[in-house]
Amino acid sequence: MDCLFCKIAAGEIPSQKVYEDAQMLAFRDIEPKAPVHVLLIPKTHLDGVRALTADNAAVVAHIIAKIPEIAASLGVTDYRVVTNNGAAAGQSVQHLHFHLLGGRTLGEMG
Ligand code: DGP
Repeated sequence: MDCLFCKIAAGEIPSQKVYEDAQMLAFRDIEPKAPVHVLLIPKTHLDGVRALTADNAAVVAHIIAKIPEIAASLGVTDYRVVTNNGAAAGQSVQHLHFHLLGGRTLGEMG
């Protein structure tokens, strides 16, 4: 499958990794919208939230449970976690990812 984030997860495309384990990778967004802006992805391919089911969602619990540790390692205590789902919502990469944003005051979501 020709998926950018699968290639990043496989190490075929370089990224600035901030956390990695068997199930997930966290790396810095190439177009940061805040001083801290990392993307949290499952290593296995899922198109997005729309692809989640009871059978494949355990990795999401794993990713979410790691956020406090990852945020602390990046020096932020206040942060936002966002996932865009579908083009009209701003999803440009069709591999499930959570944006972790912090390091500045974040305004209301539009
Ligand atoms: P979204 O628009 O929600 O699908 O978020 C995709 C994010 O991925 C966007 O903020 C920019 C980022 N991005 C796109 N290509 C690359 C890349 O090659 N490397 C990294 N690190 N980030 C990328």
